[in-house]
Amino acid sequence: MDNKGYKSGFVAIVGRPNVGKSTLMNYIVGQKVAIMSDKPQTTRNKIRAVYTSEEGQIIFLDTPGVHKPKSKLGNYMNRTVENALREVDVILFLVDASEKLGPGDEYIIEKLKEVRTPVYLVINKIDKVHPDELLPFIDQYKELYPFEEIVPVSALQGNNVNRLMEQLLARLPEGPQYYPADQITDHPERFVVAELIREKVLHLTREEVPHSIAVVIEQMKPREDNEHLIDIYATIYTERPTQKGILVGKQGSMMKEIGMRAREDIERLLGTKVYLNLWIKVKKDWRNQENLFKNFGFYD
Ligand code: GDP
Ligand code: MG
Ligand code: K
Repeated sequence: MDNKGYKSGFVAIVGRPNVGKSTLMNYIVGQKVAIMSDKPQTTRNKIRAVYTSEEGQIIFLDTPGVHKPKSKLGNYMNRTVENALREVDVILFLVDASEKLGPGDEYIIEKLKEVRTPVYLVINKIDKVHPDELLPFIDQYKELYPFEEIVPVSALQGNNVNRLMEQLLARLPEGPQYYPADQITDHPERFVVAELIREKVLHLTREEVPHSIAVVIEQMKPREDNEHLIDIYATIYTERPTQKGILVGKQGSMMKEIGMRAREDIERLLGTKVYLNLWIKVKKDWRNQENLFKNFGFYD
C-alpha cells in the first residue's frame, strides 16, 4: 500500500464518568464496543477503538473516569490515564454540556497541564442544552486551559462527530495503518476474560503454580457464520517448563478443567456461547519485560 499522505496516530479520551466517552467511541466505530452504563467506572480497563478511513487511522484509548485514588486499582487507573495522556498525539477532553464545571473537571485539567500533548475540548450532549448556553459554558473552560480546538458534539445523535474526525486526521502526523481496517476494537471484556482464566488457574493449581502467570487474550470475536458463538484464543504464560507441565496435567486433564470452568464463567459474563482455545507458553522472566507487561493489562 502506498502510505504517502496517510495519517495515523493515537488519541486519548478523558473525562468524568458519564460524560459520554463510551457513547462517542461507539458512535465513531459504528457499533457497541465499550460497556455502557449509568454507573461510573464500568470501563475499568484501557480500551482501544480503531477508526479507519481512506485518509488515515485514529486509534482511540478510552480511559476510566479520572478520580482521586482510593485503592490500588484506583491508583492503577490513574496511572493508566496519565500514561495515556503522555503517549498520545491528541487528547480529547470530553465534558457534558448539561453539567456544571465541577471539581472532577478541574482535577482533569490539572492533569492536562502536566503534559505537552495538545488537547481538544469536546463538548458533548449539545442536544440537551439551548445553543445560547453554549458560549458562556465554553468561556468558563477557556479560562482554565488553552485548548487547541473546541468542538461541540452529540455523541448520542452523532452531530458534528464527523467534523471532529476530520479535525483529528488533519492534526495527526503521517504514519502507517497500524491495524487492519476490519479491526474495530480490543474488547473491554478481554480484560475480564483474562482475569477469569487466571483465577481458575490459581484456584485449581493451588500453590503449585505461583502468581507469576499471565493470561493474554490473543483473539476474541464472534464466529463468522454464527454471531451467537464467540471464539476466544488465550495464552497462559508461565515462567518455567515445570509450571507448564502442571498446567497441562495428566493427558491434558488440568488444562481441560481450567478451560471448562473458565468457559462457564465467560459465557455467563458475555451472555453467549463461547469456544475457548487455551495455549500455554513458557516465557522466561516475563515480569521484567516492560513491553510484555503492557500487553498483559493489570497486574501488580
Ligand atoms: P462514560 O462514562 O463517559 O463512558 O459515559 P457513557 O458513554 O456511558 O454515557 C453516559 C450516559 O450519557 C448514557 O446514558 C448515554 O446514553 C448518555 N449520553 C452520552 N452521550 C450523550 C449525548 O450526546 N446526548 C445525550 N442526551 N446523552 C448522552
Ligand atoms: Mg465509559
Ligand atoms: K461509565
